[in-house]
This record gives sequence, C-alpha cells and structure tokens, in this order.
Amino acid sequence: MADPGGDYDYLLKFLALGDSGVGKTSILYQYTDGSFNPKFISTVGIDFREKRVVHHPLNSDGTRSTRGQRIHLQLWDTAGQERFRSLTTAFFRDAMGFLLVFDLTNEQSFVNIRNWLSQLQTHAYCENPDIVLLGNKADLEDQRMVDEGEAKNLAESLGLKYFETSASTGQNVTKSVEALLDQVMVRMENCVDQATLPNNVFNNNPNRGPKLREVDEANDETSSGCTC
Ligand SMILES: Nc1nc2c(ncn2[C@@H]2O[C@H](COP(=O)(O)OP(=O)(O)OP(=O)(O)O)[C@@H](O)[C@H]2O)c(=O)[nH]1
Ligand SMILES: [Mg+2]
Repeated sequence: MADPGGDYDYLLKFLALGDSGVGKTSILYQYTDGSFNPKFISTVGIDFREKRVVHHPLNSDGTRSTRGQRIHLQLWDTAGQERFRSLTTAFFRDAMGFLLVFDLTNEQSFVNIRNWLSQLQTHAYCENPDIVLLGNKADLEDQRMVDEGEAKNLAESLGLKYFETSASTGQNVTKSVEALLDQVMVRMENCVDQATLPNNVFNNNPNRGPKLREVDEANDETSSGCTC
C-alpha cells in the first residue's frame, strides 16, 4: 500500500479477523464513520479503512501525557469465509495489531478463536503480537450464547484484553481500538530493535520522525480519549 502522505509520526496497520458474520466490517465502519448497516454484505477477500488519530501515551501513574503522537491508522478488514483464507493470512504479517472478533450470539465463532490464534502465530510478524479479543453484538442480549465470564476467562488465560462490543450501538468500539493502540505504542517505545517490527511503521521523513510532539488537537480530524 502506498504511503498515504500528510503529516503523521507513525503509520500503523491493524487487522480485524474472525469468522464470517461476526461483525468485523461493521466494527471498523462504526469506528471510522460512526454508522452501522444492518444488511450483511460479506467481505470479498480484503478491504481497508483509514483514520487519523492523536495518541497520548499513558504515564506510569495512569494519566495521559499531554504530548501527542500523530498516527495514521490503516485498518485491514479480512473476509472470514474459509475460501479466502490463503489470501487473508498473507496480510497478517504486515499488521502491527489485531482485533480478534467473535459473535456473542454464535458459540461456534467463540470456539474458533483458538484456531484464529494459531493462524496468527503462524502468519503474524512475531509469535506474540498485540491482540484484543472482542465479543461483538452485545446489543443482542436476548440472543447471547457466550457467557461474559467464559469469554473473560479465555481472554485471561491467553493474556488478552477483552471487550464486549456492539457495532450497532457503538459500545466499546473506540475503546477497544484505543486499547490496542496503547499496547502497540508501548511495544514500539520499548522496541530496541525496530527491524523486528513490520515494515513502514515509522514515517521516514526526517522532519516528522516518530518523536513525541505537541499536537494542536483543535486542528486534528479525530481526537479524543487515548486519544483517538
Ligand atoms: N445487532 C447487531 N448486528 C451486528 C453487529 N455487528 C454486525 N452485525 C450484523 O451482522 C452481520 C454481519 O456483519 P459484518 O460486519 O458484515 O460481518 P463480517 O465479520 O465482516 O463478515 P465477513 O465479511 O463475511 O467476514 C451484518 O448483518 C451486520 O449488520 C452488532 O454489533 N449488533
Ligand atoms: Mg466483512
């Protein structure tokens, strides 16, 4: 993918994966556009959406730094259907963080989380990439098939953060992407050997390197919480 241009410090690629129909496209659409389409149009192969955010790193006392990092987020949306598997897994290796999604109303999609994780271990840029686990369609409480405690236990046993989301109401959608961004940025700050990260993470322009800088948020497109 070509350099999107413009002024940013980091270009980060996140990728959504999980069974067909769990709501990957809907979550990304809700995150970038703030809207929801109840019609199911299954993704063919791969797609992506983009968003500019300003990230304020977490301080050791839990507060946020006033200094902001300008991030260009590319959100890759993979098809969950089996027939696209070899195509979609080829994109795993360029992603820095993963939104692993199951459907709270579909038990099999929860069971399949372990399969998706093993696909990730095989194809991602490293064996333990940053991942957040999302139980989606939380608005359909009367159709719930996966218990919150069960999902939390799985997430805990795998060392993953867990969020119950709704692409329909927007519940926890931004929060979960922000949580992934926090994890990825901590990894980037701690990464001594940047050669182990996927390509093109840092903006190569020496005048807009990956330094912390003051950002005029009033002039930024999408600024909030982490703040995305
Ligand atoms: N009620 C409700 N419906 C949702 C939610 N998220 C997605 N849906 C619906 O579920 C269906 C599938 O959503 P998609 O986002 O297309 O699923 P997907 O994971 O991208 O599926 P593939 O592209 O086939 O892998 C659509 O009809 C959506 O409108 C949600 O949080 N709540
Ligand atoms: Mg889709």
